[in-house]
Amino acid sequence: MNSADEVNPAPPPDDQDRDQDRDEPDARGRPVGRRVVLGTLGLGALGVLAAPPLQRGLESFLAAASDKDPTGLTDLLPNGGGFRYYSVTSSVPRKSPADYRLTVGGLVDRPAAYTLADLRALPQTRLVRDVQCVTGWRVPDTPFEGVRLSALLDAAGIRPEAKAVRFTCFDGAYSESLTLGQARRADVLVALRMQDEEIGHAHGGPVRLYVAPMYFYKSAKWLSGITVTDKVVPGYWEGRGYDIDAWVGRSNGRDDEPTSG
Ligand SMILES: Nc1nc2c(c(=O)[nH]1)N[C@H]1C(S)=C(S)[C@@H](COP(=O)(O)O)O[C@H]1N2
Ligand SMILES: [Mo]
Repeated sequence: MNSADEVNPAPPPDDQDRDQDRDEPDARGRPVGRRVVLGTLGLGALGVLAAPPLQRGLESFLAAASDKDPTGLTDLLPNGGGFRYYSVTSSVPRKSPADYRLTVGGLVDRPAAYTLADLRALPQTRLVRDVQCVTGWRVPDTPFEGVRLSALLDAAGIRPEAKAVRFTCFDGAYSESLTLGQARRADVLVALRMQDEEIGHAHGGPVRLYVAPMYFYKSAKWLSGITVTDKVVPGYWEGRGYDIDAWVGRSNGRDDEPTSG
């Protein structure tokens, strides 16, 4: 049922008897057994663990635990500041500042491979917007900081036949896409910081995409590749029924307040 799916929080009570008929980035259709196993974990104690001073420790625990937990039991654990931990793979390799690379290629004149230090040396943009997941949760006023995607595209030299950008991730599974016009927006970042800290492993560090005006599934974690293409290649969730143009409030049948003009 949910083998390769995201690690999610416990389903709402009315969800436990629903069947999952397609993969999707939410908690619907959990096996009933999940609920029973969860009961034995003792959620009261986890609430204490989640107290703000311990939040950073909890996040690293979460990341480590979920790396070792293909059953997805860690989806019961609360995550930092209203965010929920998502990964479509049961484990994700860690990249140190020394071995991280971001490649830019495809329909460009000057392919490139950036180290973390290279990215840090470029002009940084900080944006503070709400984050909205397509499953309903929203986190207000979250700072993201990094290099404008448009700057990396300009540096690479986009060829005339180019129409879109594809993003790949070092989890080996996730992908995303934007049209060239969307990719060039000033509120789309290759983010190095989130919540005014370096992006931790659980949130897709050291580098994730941040597409401020779109549902959070566009913000690919563990970003490793940017490929300029001649057409939009639907991303991981988009191949599973979610909208390719994922504007907050104007897609996926939802009417959330927009997150970025
Ligand atoms: N590589 C990768 N990126 C991803 C995902 C994922 O599973 N893998 N999930 C997406 C979804 S649906 C959401 S809501 C956000 C969650 O980010 P967070 O784990 O930092 O809260 O990441 C997005 N980017
Ligand atoms: Mo999401």
